[in-house]
Amino acid sequence: MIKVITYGTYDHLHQGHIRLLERARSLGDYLIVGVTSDDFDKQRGKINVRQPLEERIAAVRATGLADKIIIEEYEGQKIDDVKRYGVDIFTVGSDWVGRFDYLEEYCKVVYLERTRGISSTEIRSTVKFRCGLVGYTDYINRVFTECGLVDGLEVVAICANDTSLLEEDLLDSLLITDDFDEMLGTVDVVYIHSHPDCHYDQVKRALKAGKHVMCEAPVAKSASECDELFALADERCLVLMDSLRTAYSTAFARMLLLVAGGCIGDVVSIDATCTNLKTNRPPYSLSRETAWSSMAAWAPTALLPIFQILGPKPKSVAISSLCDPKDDAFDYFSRISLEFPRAVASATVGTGAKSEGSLVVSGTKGYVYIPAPWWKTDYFEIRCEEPSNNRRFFYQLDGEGIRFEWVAFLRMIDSLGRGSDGESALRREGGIGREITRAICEVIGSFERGANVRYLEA
Ligand code: C2G
Repeated sequence: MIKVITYGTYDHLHQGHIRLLERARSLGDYLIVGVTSDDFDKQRGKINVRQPLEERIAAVRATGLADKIIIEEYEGQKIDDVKRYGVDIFTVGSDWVGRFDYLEEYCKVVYLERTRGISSTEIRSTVKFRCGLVGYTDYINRVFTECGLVDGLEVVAICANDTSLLEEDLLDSLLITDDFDEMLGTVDVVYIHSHPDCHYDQVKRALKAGKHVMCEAPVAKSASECDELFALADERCLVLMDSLRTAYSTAFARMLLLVAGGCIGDVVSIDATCTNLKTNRPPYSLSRETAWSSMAAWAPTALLPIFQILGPKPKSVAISSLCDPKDDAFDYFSRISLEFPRAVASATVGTGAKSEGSLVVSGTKGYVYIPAPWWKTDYFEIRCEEPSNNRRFFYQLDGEGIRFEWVAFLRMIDSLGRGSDGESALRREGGIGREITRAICEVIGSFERGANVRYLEA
């Protein structure tokens, strides 16, 4: 029996894939098909895969061409598989010619002519969402670059009151306007990274205009406003996604799973610190009006792991703030202390002071340590009493996670289009749960209302 093996992502399985599988099968008597895992595709730079692994496997199985289906999960696995399954022939499309010659040491290598005129990328790009970016900071430049890597997305407009921080190539190629409604009229989806004071109103207007929205946290300034916006999104079958790129870092997501699985025992304390002096000064902010206070700029990020690990319902929240004497809603350094039934937590945030931006999750068997800047990490450690038991984890993170949150956003829109509801689309894409978004809005709102806030003498 001649065993043949081939591999692929098979996103939106099409005629090119099927022809490849048919010819692969005709090379022998038994065909093994390796389907790439979501993680492995991310690692090898295929960030735009829309279908989850189980759907892609089902599509390959439905062709009836594979005698066995395996999952390709790591670099180098092909050698393991060829040896493990006693494969006689490895084959793949001619777009890979030469790339797998090293396998000739283990089996015959055959490159089959790739079918012209069809690809998953083209299929993904048939639906192009026109996107409007709302914001004035240099972060918008990074978002624009990342959007360019995402299939099915085209940035067509920027809405900003001041464009002096935006790069030339944006200004030359897009509609630039300070009229939010004019921008809405030209797009299908909106990304809001304006001053947090504007988020609630802009999200509401965008949803009422029938646009899917991704908004930088905090989405709103109270739990009730947050509920209202999610209800509006559900009513109109639109996605409203809380945008904190940290949630789309694989390292961060895996850390949460390990903690939830008890790797450090019961969590007794979480300490998250986020500071960044530039947030408060040019080029990030142009004036007091455009500067983001510490709570607005960093509290959502610092609170994310706390609420995701300890739950969104703290028993108490107390905020100590060093504020600008002229404006007590503008804190330049704050500490949020939270108590939960069996744990404490602190979120230390500052746009007017600098500290070590680490995250420490303390448990009864050990602790998690993520070094600065933990909020865009590709690395974390689990540290134990016995150092020889320490473990280190690395997961590549390209583009700080921004491109992955956009892919998740488009996948959520796909899910809604296929009849899913907003909440389950969010859960499936590993997005930030609505109850977490709500809890973050409540803390920010209570700060701005002066509830549970102690203003230290500046
Ligand atoms: N293919 C083809 N014609 C097309 C598109 C794809 O023959 N129009 C072939 C590819 O050459 C590949 C297989 O179909 O052999 C699966 O293609 P993809 O799903 O794009 O996967 P790819 O990233 O090419 O996977 O390690 C090898 C890679 O995993 C191959």
